[in-house]
Amino acid sequence: MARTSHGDCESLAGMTAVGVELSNCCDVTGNGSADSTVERCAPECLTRRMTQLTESVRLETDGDIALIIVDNPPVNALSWHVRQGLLDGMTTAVADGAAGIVVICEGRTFIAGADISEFGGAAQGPGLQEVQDAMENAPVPVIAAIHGTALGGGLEVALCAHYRVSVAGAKFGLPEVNLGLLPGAGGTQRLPRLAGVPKALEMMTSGRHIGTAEAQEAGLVDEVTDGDLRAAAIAFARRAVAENMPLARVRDRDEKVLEARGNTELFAKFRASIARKTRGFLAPEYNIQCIEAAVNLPFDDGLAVERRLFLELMTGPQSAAQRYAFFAERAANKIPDIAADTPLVDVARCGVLGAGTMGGGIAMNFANVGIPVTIVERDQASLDRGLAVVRKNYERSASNGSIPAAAVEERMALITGSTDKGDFADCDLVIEAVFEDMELKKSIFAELDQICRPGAIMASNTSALDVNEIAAVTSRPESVIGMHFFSPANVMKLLEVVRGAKSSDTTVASTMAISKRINKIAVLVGVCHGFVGNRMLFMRGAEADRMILEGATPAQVDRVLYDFGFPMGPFAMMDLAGLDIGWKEETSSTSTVREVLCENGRRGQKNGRGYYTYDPETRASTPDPEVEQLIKDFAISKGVTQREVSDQEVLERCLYPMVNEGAKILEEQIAIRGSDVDVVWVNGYGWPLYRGGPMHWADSVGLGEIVERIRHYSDTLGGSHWELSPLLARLASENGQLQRFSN
Ligand code: 3H9
Repeated sequence: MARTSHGDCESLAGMTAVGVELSNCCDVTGNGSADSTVERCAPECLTRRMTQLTESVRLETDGDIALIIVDNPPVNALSWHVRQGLLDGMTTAVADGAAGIVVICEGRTFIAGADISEFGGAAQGPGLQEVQDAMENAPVPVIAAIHGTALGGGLEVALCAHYRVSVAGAKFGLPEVNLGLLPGAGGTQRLPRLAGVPKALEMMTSGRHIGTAEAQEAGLVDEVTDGDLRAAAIAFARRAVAENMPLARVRDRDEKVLEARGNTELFAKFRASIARKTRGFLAPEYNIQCIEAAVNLPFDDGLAVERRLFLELMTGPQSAAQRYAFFAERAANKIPDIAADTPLVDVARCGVLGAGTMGGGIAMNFANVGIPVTIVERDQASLDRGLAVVRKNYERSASNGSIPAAAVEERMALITGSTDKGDFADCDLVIEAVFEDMELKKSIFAELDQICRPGAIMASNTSALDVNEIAAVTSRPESVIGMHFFSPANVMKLLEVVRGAKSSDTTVASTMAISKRINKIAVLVGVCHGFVGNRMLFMRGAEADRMILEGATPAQVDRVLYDFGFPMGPFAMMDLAGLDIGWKEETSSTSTVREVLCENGRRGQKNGRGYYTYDPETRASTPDPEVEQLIKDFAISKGVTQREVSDQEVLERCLYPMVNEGAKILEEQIAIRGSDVDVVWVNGYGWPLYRGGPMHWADSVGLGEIVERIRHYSDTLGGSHWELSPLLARLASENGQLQRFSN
């Protein structure tokens, strides 16, 4: 516990801490319990008194202002001892006669929300509402002093202060929806009262964090300071006392919710506007229902609706999956066998080889965070085309408001085009983004080996090829690694970082670090064909192809997966990508349905005809009887008898081979943890977040059930992808879980 620092005394009349007797000692005493860890001060030194209330909250005084200080790293989450400390702090400060109270945090942020790791465990300490009641009903002004992020329960606490002061760079949000939840501590009732219904709808269903200017405009913040937050909050509290400012309770403000009463169209329109994006998720709709309650019911009745819906979400499978995904994403960044103090390559300039869709998108990631990029193409025309696409992307972002207009030129200025690979000489990281052709990649890496400075990282954006084989052509395989970006590379969050057999710790750690810096969710994977994501996708694709021969239609397979929560099924996806990728008319041998379609002039969305037929104007897809006939004829030619395939069979045969392959990937140590596999699928392949990922989902179905069905399909259908993973069999027999498996 820290010692008191005694400032100039300005005695605070009547202030004694609960359970504390002040003595003439200026030393620290206490046995560690909440009530007795007490700083004993000389009575003449009451000005800067400090009382440690719980392990994470202390009370200080500055003259007649009490400061309740939360210090619960890393993000000051509302763990039970924080709630206890806040409550004790309020009680003590009021009992001691403080004229005003400031709630402030140490460390990098204001309270960032409830402690998610406590969810589902036994309740401990006071509830948040008790804390909030103590703040809102305090007889003296309570000021929340905000820096960093005031999120979720953190913002809900701040909304129970009478006033809010923040630093200029603070962020505010109710991101519970991203955890499959709604704000469960009055936020659904208070935010619309303060910020208005449209703003609350948007913030709560998107989970978006807003900056100070927007927060101030929305009425969330009363004062913004560029100076010292603590001093500003104390000054505000003193002013509130001196000017007898009202003890403003957000719950009492009805004008903004009354404005929306009876406006059913507002809600109907809003629901329609987010329908596509939130399909399958429960939480956005429940958030909206709470705001409707805020509009139509008295505050306490609205709170009761909030409580009921919060509990329903909290105990349901969607929130469990989304909370799991939150921690899985953070775990993926931890590499157990690499020391935290591993020296890192400082990436001050990045090189990208190839200005196609992929290369351009990759370059944008770096320019977006202020890192200069050298982008090299083989000829000026291709380079100009690539750079024009990058510029167009930025202009589109500026025109829809997602980046400031000035950012277009700023970011373009960071991108230097060249047709000379020699310009990579001053780059700290060079990413190759050319065609998936091993010989081409090998020749490029041999060349890069001659150009790149010693210690520079040389990365391949291959989506499936052997990184070791690529590394072997260089004199420094320790500097070679895979960085598998997903298309569009400037949008998709996932990055598979592929560790070669010889990639050094520095190369791996630096690549993970730079991935985070460019705002990607990186997952470290090992070398195998297709790594984690594509390898599992191949299994799903193989079985989907097989089922359409047996009698399922492409539309049925796609619908089953769409209903499961994927944005689209495998056949719609192939149409989108183009059926003729890698297909050549002269070598086509009518050996797959895909080849048959290409041979019949069906190239996918690009020519309006693929597995589906596409409306030239709306691009809407319709199943095509011609395709079904082509498939039937092909099945006959292969001796396959068609039959009716049930939706359940489609689902099992698409997803169980993926689960099986995921287990094999873990067995072979291609992925570090089961949860890493889930991070890949949720962030790179559209696996519905509310189902956690294939490993989490398999655990929820039951590994025993899945093993039994895999054995069944292995017996009836055969095929190497139905060979049961020994790890899966073992976990099923031991009641284990794939999502918790770790190498
Ligand atoms: C809620 O509030 C419900 C209420 O409405 C109702 C109550 C009744 N709890 O992300 P980072 C950990 S729901 C526990 O890498 P950054 C995280 O796991 C909550 N732990 O840092 C990681 O641990 P580790 C609503 C948490 O700087 C470490 O902190 N709030 C929590 O990139 C660093 O995290 C939210 O949803 C938590 N709430 O980003 C906010 N938050 O180092 C969730 C973080 O062991 N949090 N941790 O891996 C965030 O969005 C980001 O963490 C934040 C910092 C922006 C705060």
